[in-house]
Parts: sequence; structure tokens; C-alpha cells
Amino acid sequence: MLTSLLLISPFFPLALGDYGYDKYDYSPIVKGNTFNRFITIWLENTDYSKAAGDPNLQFFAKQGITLTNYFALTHPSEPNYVAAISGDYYGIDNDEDNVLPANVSSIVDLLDDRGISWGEYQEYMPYTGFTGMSFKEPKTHKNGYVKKHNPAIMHASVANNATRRANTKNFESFYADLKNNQLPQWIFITPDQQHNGHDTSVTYAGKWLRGFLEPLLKDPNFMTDTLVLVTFDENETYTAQNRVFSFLLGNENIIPKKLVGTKDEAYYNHYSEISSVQANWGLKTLGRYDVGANVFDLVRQNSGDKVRSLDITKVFNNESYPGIFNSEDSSWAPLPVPDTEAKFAGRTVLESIKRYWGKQQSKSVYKGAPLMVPTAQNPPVYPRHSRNRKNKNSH
Ligand SMILES: *[C@@H]1O[C@H](CO)[C@@H](O)[C@H](O)[C@H]1NC(C)=O
Ligand SMILES: *[C@@H]1O[C@H](CO)[C@@H](O)[C@H](O)[C@H]1NC(C)=O
Ligand SMILES: *[C@@H]1O[C@H](CO)[C@@H](O)[C@H](O)[C@H]1NC(C)=O
Ligand SMILES: CC(=O)N[C@H]1CO[C@H](CO)[C@@H](O)[C@@H]1O
Repeated sequence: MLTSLLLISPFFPLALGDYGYDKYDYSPIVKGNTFNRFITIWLENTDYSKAAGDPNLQFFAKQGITLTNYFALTHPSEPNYVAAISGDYYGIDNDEDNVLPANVSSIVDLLDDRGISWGEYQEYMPYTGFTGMSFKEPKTHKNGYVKKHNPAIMHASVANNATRRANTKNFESFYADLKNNQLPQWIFITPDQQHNGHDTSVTYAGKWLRGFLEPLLKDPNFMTDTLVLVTFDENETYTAQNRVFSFLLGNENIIPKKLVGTKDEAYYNHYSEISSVQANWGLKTLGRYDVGANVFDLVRQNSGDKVRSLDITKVFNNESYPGIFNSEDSSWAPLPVPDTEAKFAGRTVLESIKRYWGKQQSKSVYKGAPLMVPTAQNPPVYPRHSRNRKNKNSH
């Protein structure tokens, strides 16, 4: 009976809900040095100044810490989402169905390693663990869910593992988990293509966020010991610097009163989302660009990390460097080997990554935990022997 249910479940997704899946057996809350839960909400395609001028975004930013030098990594959307959990974007310069092979790890592996529960809530994803490309808003038939904004499902290590896939859910599950006080400790929230501003405007997204987040800020099931990061995937103007409006929110025990309404002007980018979570829970690293990314000041106060500064006038991050998923034939490069020997700020690489990639260490492109990550203008330098002739069949 169970088997037949599992077999037919894709055809009765709405009726079956989450029941086709085994649940993780998570131990109790794993305490972090700054927060016990991290929730990030991603909005879309808006220039810094425009977002900073929106009254609803201002309403929230005033209650927290504004990160005034937080940068996206490239254009368009997809590579930014991938980067935020993977530590690289592998040359993606498009929004196609790029799936990172199972030998590419992500923050999911780092969290699982420590038994820290995680989940994604993707608005209008038709059912838990859906791997299709898109799904319309059922009532309006407007664009709703899109896979390119779902970072976990773009990793085969999640998409091909039913237990992990079960942690990628929609907003109905979000409200159910919230009500049952079962929200995981690491959460990535993607509003649909209307609410995130993609098909609409920052004004629309700001109004939506007000309606969604304002009540949650008063809900202990959401806010207890939680750090919230609201950010944008990318700036809108490709020729300009790719700085995005971002802010942190939390109750008084997470963001002390004296920091409310302040700015943190250090240089951050989407990799800081990974490094700050690593620094909070003392996690291992991925051995990619997560290693050297600045940790949010709020966390740094407790983790002992040091901030490094950068000449921000030189940071554009507005174009993808070569990689295995680059759509230009001339910009192909192999899947980069992580720096399995990386040691930075007391953090070392996840054991399973070392085991898998260790023998190829000499081919790694990641060296010395750079804060300034490669760009199209200064692409990653591959050791000569690793850059084989382009072979289209390899991806
Ligand atoms: C990683 O996985 C891909 C896809 O299975 C495979 O083509 C590639 O050879 C693997 N890389 C290494 C270094 O094993
Ligand atoms: C699937 O993910 C779970 C949770 O991380 C892990 O325990 C399990 O080993 C994975 N299964 C496979 C086949 O990799
Ligand atoms: C990125 O910014 C640089 C510097 O302004 C500019 O030369 C380049 O054309 C931009 N790239 C794109 C794709 O707009
Ligand atoms: C750093 C920054 O805000 N980058 C650009 C984002 O877009 C606006 C509007 O075009 C530019 O003025 C910014 O320079």
C-alpha cells in the first residue's frame, strides 16, 4: 500500500502533501553562538537605491541592521541563488535547468553534518520535493514558482535524495510548520514571481513583505532566537555595481537595542550567508568561496572572526566568469575542485568533501580564502593540467 502510494504520489501531489516522505530524525535544537535559527528571504532584481527608498522596506530596515555594502555575485538570478548555498556559481550565466552533480556539496551537507534541521519554503511550489521547472499561481495563472530560485533543488545531492527533497516545501507547509512550532533551524524563503518583485515592482514586493513578515515578527514560533536576513538576488542595472539592499532583523536578545537602526558597512556578498552560518554554529566549510567571505558583524562579535576590508569601488560582480554551466562555448571550464586543505578562521573542510576530492587537491582553483572573489574581468585561474579540452558531453 505504501509503495503504491509512493508510486502514484506525483500524480496526486496536492492531495498527498508531505506524506510520501520519510522525515528526518533531528535531535533537539542545536544552539549557535549568536542565533538558533537563520531565515533568509530573497526578493528580486532591484537596484540598491530603489529598494532603500521603498517605504515598506524602510519600515523593516529601521527595526534592524542595514548591510550597506552587501553585493550580489553576478547576473542573472540563478547563479546568485546557487552561490548562496554552494559557495560558487560554476560559471552559470543563464537561468536554465542547471543541476549541480551529486559530488558538489552545499550548506545542506554542513548542516546535516551537525544535525541542524534545514528547509526551504518556495511559494507556489505545487508539492513537497517538486523538481519541475515552474508552476503557475493556481488562481491567477500568473507565474508563481520557478526552479531557478530554488537553490537546494538545483543540487543533485538534494534533488536525488528523497529524505532531503522532503525539506523543500511550499508556503502551505510553512504555515503548518509555523503553527506546529516545527520550523527548521536554517530556512530559505522564496516568494513567488509576483511577490518577490520579479514580474512586478519593488513597491509590490515591499507591500507583500509587509503583509507577510510584519505578523511573523510578533510570532514566537518564527522569531525566538532567530536572525532574519532580507536580501535581493541581484541589482537591476547590469552596467552598475551589483550592490543589493539587505538587512538583518531579530528580537532584542539577537539584535541588541543599541544596534537597532544602525548600518553595518563591511563588505559582504551572498557567500557571507554561508560563512555567517558556519561561524554561528562552528560548522565545517565547503572549501570554495564560502571560506573567505566576511562574517556578519553581529556574529563576529561572538565567533572571533575578523572582518577584512576591500576597495569596494572595484567590485562590480556584474557578469559570470567561465565555468561548466556557462552558455558560451569559449567560457567553458571544468567543475572546480574544492580546496580540501583550506583552513581559515579556525574552520576546516567537511570530511566527506575531503574524502571525495582530496586526491585532486592539486587541481583546486580556490586558494588562500580570497575576500575579492573572481569576476568575469578576473576569472578563476585553473591549474594548467586540469583544464581539459572542452567536452560538451560532460555536462
Ligand atoms: C562529479 O560528478 C560528475 C557527474 O556525475 C562527473 O561527471 C564528474 O566526473 C565528477 N567529478 C569527479 C572529480 O569525480
Ligand atoms: C540522503 O540524505 C540523508 C540526510 O542527509 C542521508 O542521511 C542519506 O544518507 C542520504 N542518502 C543517500 C542515498 O545519499
Ligand atoms: C560590468 O561593469 C563593467 C564596469 O562598469 C562594464 O565595463 C561591463 O560592461 C559591465 N558588464 C555588463 C554585462 O554590463
Ligand atoms: C552599488 C549600487 O547600488 N549599484 C547600482 C545599482 O543600481 C543603481 C541604479 O541604477 C546604481 O545607481 C547603483 O550604482
